[in-house]
Amino acid sequence: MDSEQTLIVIKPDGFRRHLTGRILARFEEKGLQIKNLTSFNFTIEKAREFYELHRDKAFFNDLVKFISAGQVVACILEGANAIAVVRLMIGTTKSFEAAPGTIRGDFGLGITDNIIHASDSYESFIKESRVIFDRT
Ligand code: 3AN
Repeated sequence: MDSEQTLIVIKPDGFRRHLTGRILARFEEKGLQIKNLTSFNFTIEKAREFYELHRDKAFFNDLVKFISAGQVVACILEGANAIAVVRLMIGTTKSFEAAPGTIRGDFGLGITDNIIHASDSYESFIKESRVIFDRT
């Protein structure tokens, strides 16, 4: 499998709890390369764009409010099968159900506040990277 890229965002809860270093270390230890590391605050507008796929969901407004309520850290991770590998490493959406050994499984209990986002497909990676890095 050729090298692939994916995007992660450490959400405001992960950032506020000083988990950034530990989370990034896991990806480095796994053999993934960190690229385009950045830290910023989502505007409401950017957050709506980022989560556009969920705009019809009942939790959309809460999600937008949550992700834009504080500083985040985002980066691209590169390596073999990066998209699937990183999804495995973050664990399932509901942190209280996420397996021990995963980031959500080890560090939290929340659903909206589930510490980290990772692209779930190549298409999502392209779209989300455009929003975050203002790529056109
Ligand atoms: P994941 O982040 O595991 O890919 P998605 O893409 O289904 O999950 O959902 C995007 C984000 O929306 C999640 N990270 C979580 O913060 C939030 N979310 C998903 N499902 C719910 C829900 N039932 N209630 C509240 N927030 C949710």
